[in-house]
Amino acid sequence: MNRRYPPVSLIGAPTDIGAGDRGALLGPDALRIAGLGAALAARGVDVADRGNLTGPRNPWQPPIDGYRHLPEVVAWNRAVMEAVGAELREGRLPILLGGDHCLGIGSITAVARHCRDTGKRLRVLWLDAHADFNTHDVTPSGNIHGMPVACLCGIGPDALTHLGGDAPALSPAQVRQVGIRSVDEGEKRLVKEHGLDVYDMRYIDEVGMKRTMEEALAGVDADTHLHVSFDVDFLDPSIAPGVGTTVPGGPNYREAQLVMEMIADSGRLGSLDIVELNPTLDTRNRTALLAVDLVESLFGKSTLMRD
Ligand code: EXY
Ligand code: MN
Ligand code: MN
Ligand code: MN
Repeated sequence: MNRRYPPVSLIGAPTDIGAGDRGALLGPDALRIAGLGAALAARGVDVADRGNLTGPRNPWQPPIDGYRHLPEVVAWNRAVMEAVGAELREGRLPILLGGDHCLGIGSITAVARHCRDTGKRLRVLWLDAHADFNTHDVTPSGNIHGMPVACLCGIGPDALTHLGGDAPALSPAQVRQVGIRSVDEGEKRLVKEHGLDVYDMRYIDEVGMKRTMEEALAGVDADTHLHVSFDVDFLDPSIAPGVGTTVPGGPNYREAQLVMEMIADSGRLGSLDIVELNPTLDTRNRTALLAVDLVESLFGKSTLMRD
């Protein structure tokens, strides 16, 4: 048994309801087929697969008032919030298998509530090519997977900002975004206005991933619950093609490993989302296999003998 990690629960949310491409609904099974559960078990982690949540099908409609599929997005996020909350209450570490990134609203709303109930400080590491800080009046697409950070910070439709009752679930000061390289014009203004802490690729190029992660993890201590929201489009598309919203110029394999290893070293990982994986755009499930490899590092597997 791995004493460094609480027991883990895998929660599948097979939907692409907030995305601009179909296919992320196959993410949970792609991760299972890539061996996620077995890889964690091999690290000595006690892992239970809770199976897949259910929710509305994707009606594939155009946006209404700047939102695509808002009622369906709310339904999926409510299911995610309840499932993630239940695992946290049992002292388990939930891993949400998305599904697209709109599901981060439900997942992190549950985590934020758990932290309020237990008196823990919350730090959210948002690993992504995108800031996901759009609103209905600046979004270029209406796709809600481009809006979860704004919704969590209280900017968005009531049904999503108040998913857990109180709003906002998060303050921007609790969030660190790493890997960002695609932010829309109106979104940029909002990110600045709300003072989001963004470590974009330019910054990572200049100071390196080690210092970036030291800064992103600064202040994380024994009283901190660390939530990692891992959008696989964070990774450079040359190593992770299985995602609908690839953006060139992302972290390479070693940089991504270092990110996960440094998070593991913090010892404070409390919950995780793995989102946006789209195996229909992939070859031989390569991106899911890479995600599993990275999750192993997140759970303490090191290339050197540091255990
Ligand atoms: N910023 C673009 C939009 O809002 O449509 C693209 C968002 C992609 C979001 C991906 C999953 O992180
Ligand atoms: Mn906890
Ligand atoms: Mn995202
Ligand atoms: Mn993204």
